[in-house]
Amino acid sequence: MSPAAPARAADAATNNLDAWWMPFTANRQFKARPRILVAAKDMHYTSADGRSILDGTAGMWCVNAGHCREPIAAAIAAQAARMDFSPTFQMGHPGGFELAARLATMLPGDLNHTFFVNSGSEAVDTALKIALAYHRARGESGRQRFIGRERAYHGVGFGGMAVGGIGLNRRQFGVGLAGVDHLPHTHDLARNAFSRGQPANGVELADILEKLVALHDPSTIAAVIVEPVAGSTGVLIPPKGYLERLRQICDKHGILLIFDEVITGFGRLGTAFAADRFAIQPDMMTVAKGLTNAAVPMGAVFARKGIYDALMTGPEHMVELFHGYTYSAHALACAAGLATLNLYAQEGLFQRAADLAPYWEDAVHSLKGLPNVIDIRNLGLVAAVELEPRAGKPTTRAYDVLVGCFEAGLLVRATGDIIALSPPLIVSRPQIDQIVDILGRTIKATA
Ligand code: PXG
Repeated sequence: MSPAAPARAADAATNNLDAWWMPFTANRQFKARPRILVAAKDMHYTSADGRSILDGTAGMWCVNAGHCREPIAAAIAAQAARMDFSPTFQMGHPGGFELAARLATMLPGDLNHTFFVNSGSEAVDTALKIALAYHRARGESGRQRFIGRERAYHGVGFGGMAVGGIGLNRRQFGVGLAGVDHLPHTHDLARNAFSRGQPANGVELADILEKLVALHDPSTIAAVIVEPVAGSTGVLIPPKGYLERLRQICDKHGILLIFDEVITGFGRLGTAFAADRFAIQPDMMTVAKGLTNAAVPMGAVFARKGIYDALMTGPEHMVELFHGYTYSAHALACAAGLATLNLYAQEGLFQRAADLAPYWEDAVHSLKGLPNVIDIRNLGLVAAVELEPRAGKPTTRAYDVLVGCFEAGLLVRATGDIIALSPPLIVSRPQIDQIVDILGRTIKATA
């Protein structure tokens, strides 16, 4: 590198797309034909060329109350003016306590202690560390293995990458965490294509956990982590009875069950959490995204009372968990989180999602029969349309549909050859019709 950059015109230095190394993006492809968003309100983005884009994905599964909601923006602004930052190691501030206490009232069972982080990835790595520390505190320090699942996405930290089940997310990054095994994924088009809600077939896939337990010995296994509904890899909905069976097997062997609810949390399935929807009590839960309506980055781990209590031992002057981030419980994020939870409650948005779900289901399943559509699936206010991959060119068909939808004024997500849909929970019926109409026309127009 040259020691000092020569003086350049400001425009030349800043008015280009080159310097930002964009995440999970084909940088060269994108920069050749960029899609730039410059504003957002409620259900719509505005693109740089001034078009209104209907948000079919709540940003990236996170803006559950819709964009730029005034109470959230006002709460952030007020907090920024009152106290921008407060240390949270050996210091506290009201927002952190208030948000954690508020969450405890919403969470199922005794899942009532919150450890704040800044993203879903940090939440997952934190939950895995808490699992290890918990077993160690109870004298079971041999429990160090984790069981994840194929096609799982648990973020991009070394822990989340290890328990995740996406080859492409792992292969550039070495050997990763040792002692991790994976359950098979539950996606089974041969038996379950075009299911509405939870598919009928596949509960027996949970029994493979018994085999992994026998292989590794239960005394070596700390936790099983699953997304109740896998989001990123294309909306994989758990077969009937599957999550219940995982819970039973974990209980039988003293293994913690962690639900990664980064996507399913905060109303996506028509209940506060997937744990409520499926009536299953996980031992820990990881969340992010909808916690603050994505207005300020924040994630969290929720732990059951027994986990917290097991670590509140030893000399009282000692730190119980040697873990945390500068921005854990950031004051702006706490303000955004409290305003977001108020908005969810005032507008009844989780119930609204439940009420809209049958309409949503009928609307998305109306795309059955369109060219290349090999599956449609849905639960709550989430759905996926799976397309037949082009021979020798996997992922290109869904990508073309994404681009086509964007040009027609609709934001969707493409993952593999799957189009994923997860609109903000404020979506109206006419907007659902519009999502399905634009997507259907685009699929028809995409060879
Ligand atoms: N767990 C789950 C279940 C997730 O979905 C993470 C952890 C990681 O969260 P952070 O905040 O570190 O990104 C996620 C993130 C998509 C998409 O379109 C999904 C995610 C992120 C970006 C895009 O599928 N999920």
